Amino acid sequence: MTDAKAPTATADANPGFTPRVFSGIQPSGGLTLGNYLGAIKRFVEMQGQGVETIYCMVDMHAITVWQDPEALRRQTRELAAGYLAAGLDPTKSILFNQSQVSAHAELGWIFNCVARMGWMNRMTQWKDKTSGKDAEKASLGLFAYPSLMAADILVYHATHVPVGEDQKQHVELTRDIAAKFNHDFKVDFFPMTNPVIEGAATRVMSLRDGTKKMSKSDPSDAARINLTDDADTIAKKIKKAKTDAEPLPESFEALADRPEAKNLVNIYAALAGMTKDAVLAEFAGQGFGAFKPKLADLAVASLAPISTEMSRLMQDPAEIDRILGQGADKADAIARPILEKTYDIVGMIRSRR
Ligand code: AQP
Repeated sequence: MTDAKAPTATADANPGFTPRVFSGIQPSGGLTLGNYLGAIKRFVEMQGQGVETIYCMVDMHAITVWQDPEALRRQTRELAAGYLAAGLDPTKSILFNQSQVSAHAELGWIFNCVARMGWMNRMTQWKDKTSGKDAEKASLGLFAYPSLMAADILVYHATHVPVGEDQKQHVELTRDIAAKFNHDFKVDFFPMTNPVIEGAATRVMSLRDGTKKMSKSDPSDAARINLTDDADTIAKKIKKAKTDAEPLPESFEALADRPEAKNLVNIYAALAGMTKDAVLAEFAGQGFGAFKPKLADLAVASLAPISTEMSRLMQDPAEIDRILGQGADKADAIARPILEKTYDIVGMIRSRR
């Protein structure tokens, strides 16, 4: 009993546009199990299905909050190594970092003039990241983040964006920006991009609090599994993960009010490629004393080869930079004509073209 089919990109929603997949991850820290299951694993599953796949390290998004320059360089290479180690093949997918393709920033500015302040104000990620703090002190870039994200997607006319649950609202805003641009300039130029939110773990939760997303910027390292954690650390974090005293039930619905238990079952299902009910059929009636060691073994077996390969790739940063440079050239070749056409639609003179 394997889990749902690999994420797919179909032509249905955008007749007239070639199906194209785009997604990105911020190099804002080490990669987590959430990034792997919610994003990278699915990116890899989508490549080689006959649809162009473009994957990015969104370094310009990362600097919307302070990043130490040396750390940003290291994190960008580490993220690239993570993508490659997890199976992303640069001959099948385009892999690059955002700042090397200036079309993202250029279209982002145009979209800043299309999107409305009220739309940005309603973004839950903006509210979450500034809640309890003084929003006045947040960077202007953090506020405009979804507008740049819309540019990331639409500068390739991407029709499908595999993301975790948390990014759904930003993809919906991308559609709003595309629709307003098309309407304002009386064109049918940008597609209505679809979020692709499929798979067992589109929202992996913190190991310390089952109601909070597992996040690379969580102050507690015990809350997440990093792709670079060694076997011992992974096993310890799972052993210490918050749970309850009840045994596992027979059906997933019965876990509705047990967020931590639900999260661990989700993670197991996603790593094993099983349905959640199949996991429960195997473990029903057993407590976490029995379940956690099995989950730890599975997590170690799944992540250790990725972590080992990441370390190997990180030995040769020049090779990583070469792959990113080649990817940036390929990305630029798609983005530049779309951007030039956008400038033309907006009414800008491009005499140096
Ligand atoms: N916990 C998660 N479960 C499922 N998917 C997740 N993603 C992130 N966390 C989870 C997915 O990973 C992709 C890249 O995310 P990102 O790095 O661009 O930004 P993020 O969503 O803000 O991720 P983090 O780890 O929480 O980063 P920080 O801490 O820097 O804000 C997206 O597709 C996201 O859905």
